[in-house]
Amino acid sequence: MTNQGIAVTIHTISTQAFTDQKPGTSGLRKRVPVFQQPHYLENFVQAIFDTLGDVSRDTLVIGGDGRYYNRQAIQIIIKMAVAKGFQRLLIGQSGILSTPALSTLVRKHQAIGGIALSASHNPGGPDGDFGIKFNTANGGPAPESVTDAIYANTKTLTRYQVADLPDFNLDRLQTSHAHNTQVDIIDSVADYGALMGKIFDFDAISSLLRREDFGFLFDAMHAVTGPYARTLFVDMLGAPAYSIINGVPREDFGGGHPDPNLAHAQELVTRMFDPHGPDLGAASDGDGDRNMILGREFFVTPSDSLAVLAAHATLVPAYRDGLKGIARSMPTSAAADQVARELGIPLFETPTGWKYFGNLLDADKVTLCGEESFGSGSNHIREKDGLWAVLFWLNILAVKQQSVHTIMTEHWRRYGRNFYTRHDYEEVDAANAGALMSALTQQLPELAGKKFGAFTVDFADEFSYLDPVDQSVARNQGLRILFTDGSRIVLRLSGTGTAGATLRVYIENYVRDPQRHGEDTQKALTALIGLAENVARIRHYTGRERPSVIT
Ligand code: G16
Repeated sequence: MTNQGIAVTIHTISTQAFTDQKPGTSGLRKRVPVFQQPHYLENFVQAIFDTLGDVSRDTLVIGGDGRYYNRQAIQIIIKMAVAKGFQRLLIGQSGILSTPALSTLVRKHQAIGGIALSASHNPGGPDGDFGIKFNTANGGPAPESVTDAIYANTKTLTRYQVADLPDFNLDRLQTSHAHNTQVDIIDSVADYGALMGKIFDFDAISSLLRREDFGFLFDAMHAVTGPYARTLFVDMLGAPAYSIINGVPREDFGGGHPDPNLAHAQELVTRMFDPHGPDLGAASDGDGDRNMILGREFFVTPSDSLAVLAAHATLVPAYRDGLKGIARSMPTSAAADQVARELGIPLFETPTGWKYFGNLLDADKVTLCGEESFGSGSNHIREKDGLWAVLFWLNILAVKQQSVHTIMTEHWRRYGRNFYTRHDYEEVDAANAGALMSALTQQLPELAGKKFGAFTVDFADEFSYLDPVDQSVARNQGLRILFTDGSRIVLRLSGTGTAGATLRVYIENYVRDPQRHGEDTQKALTALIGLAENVARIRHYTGRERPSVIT
């Protein structure tokens, strides 16, 4: 379609503000029918565009994880972006871009930003979830100052603008023009694949993946990483095609929950916990930014994974000269802190949300970042990156020629083990969850010095973060109870759910003694789990006997 030179009508549509468009931990996430209400998506997109000013010399990247409503949303956004007057739009073929690929494209093409359509690990389909997130020019999720401005706009919006155009063919790679905008439908994988090739030792990884005695299994969970994994692992690195399972993206993720954890990646977990299972197993989520790593009969917690990547970073060509620093979210275990200490590099503790890493990465204060919520990444982009983490592990295994189990146990022997678990109480009544948090907040000042069995509270507080780069402050970022032996209990409410409230309880205990490193995690943490229940009265407030998900 070429409409350049032809007058395209720009319609101004009257609308009314919605009151529920406050972005959460990672953009606006709601049930699909909420997004399908007349004007709902359009209002939010206009609220984003209204923060941008003149964009006539700017590029915008658009793509999503392929979930239900992705295509319809992209057509709407293209027409609104043409009305806004962007110089150029870069759109992933068939509307597909993993979140890391979107970040890669924003940076490579020096775009003003990108719009990512995804509700990440939340289920999809007509009754599932949908989401929209704006990434700024550094390729990362918009910082709070920008999401606050977007939210403020949503509250006062009275009109939006849309170009009167037919739908675009998203499936054919092509360049077209509409009004003053060049619209490029581009390969969703190529630039991202090339970037991975620059970071890792592809020769070493390829030799490993081609070995007959090495088994690799990647679960794409019928989500966005299927085509990326095929290009990278099979086409570029020579892994057998059967190494990828659930590799065809589906609008409803095959009815599954595209959350790479022990509860939801069931086929992968079953095969990896077979005594003759593959050597390395991994999964990624709906939009490709999360990862889960498994060895044969072995689960690597995301917090431990970050620590292992940091400890072995110099084995990877891109990090050969060492790390500037490491950042982790507050609820993530302190396993990476031990490594940072030994390397003599700074460790930053940020609130939950990848957006908090952006300033640290831009200021070159850190090289690696990670979160307990199955996310890790580096300064190569400004999002967490699932396949990058898998390639990192493959690179380590290729060089060290050891099993995941051996690498992990040697790591614990050297640094000690941070036993760690997260208990989620999903979709609990929001008012009750709020009451639990307020009651605990009130108790915090009295907890310091109190003894609970073998544990003495060192201090307890509501976590807030002073960004060392722009001095901005984020408050109310979770309640923490720290004990004198370094153990911790953290409670916070999730900012990514779409129904009720999800209470997350994070529990950690540091153990130096190697004799205890083989213990079962839940058993090793029994006393602290009971203590969390006593102090926060979780059963009382949630009405639940046990968590719905344990990771
Ligand atoms: C998002 C954020 C992460 C955060 C995770 C869980 O990930 O980018 O930083 O850790 O949500 O957040 P919450 O505990 O508030 O639910 P994703 O993969 O969902 O975009």
